[in-house]
Amino acid sequence: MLTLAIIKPDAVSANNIGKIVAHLEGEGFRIREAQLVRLTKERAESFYEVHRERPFFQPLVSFMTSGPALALALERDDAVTHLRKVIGATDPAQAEAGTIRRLYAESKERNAIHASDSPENAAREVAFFFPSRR
Ligand code: FUP
Repeated sequence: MLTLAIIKPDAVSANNIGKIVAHLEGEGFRIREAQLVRLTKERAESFYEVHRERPFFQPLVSFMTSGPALALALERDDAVTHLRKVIGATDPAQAEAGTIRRLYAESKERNAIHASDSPENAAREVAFFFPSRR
């Protein structure tokens, strides 16, 4: 099973790609696709469509377009659930010790990594970045 991760612009800018990818590999994920992307406003708005009415939507789009991000299609048993566990809570202050967000996120808004939250969203999000994986 595949799921999507995005190493966000804060973590790319802080030179944390290597440590985060090593952490993911250490958790048994295999990298099936990887692409450094610079999202446009339109692409970021489309990716986060479900959050369009939220107050944090425009700041989120602005952050996600602020620099390069690394999109990853990751494979593992129980990939969606396990990746959500490994990244930790949205707000790093609430995330468990040892999770990627606790280790590397700056704040709830600049939180180092995205992970798909359901198998349906994983399929949509993997295809969003890697259409050949449909
Ligand atoms: P998550 O699935 O943990 O990434 O969290 P959400 O889907 O709830 O939110 C998506 C992204 O919106 C978060 F990663 C960061 C941003 N966000 C904020 O900036 N402020 C908030 O209060 C909630 C989310």
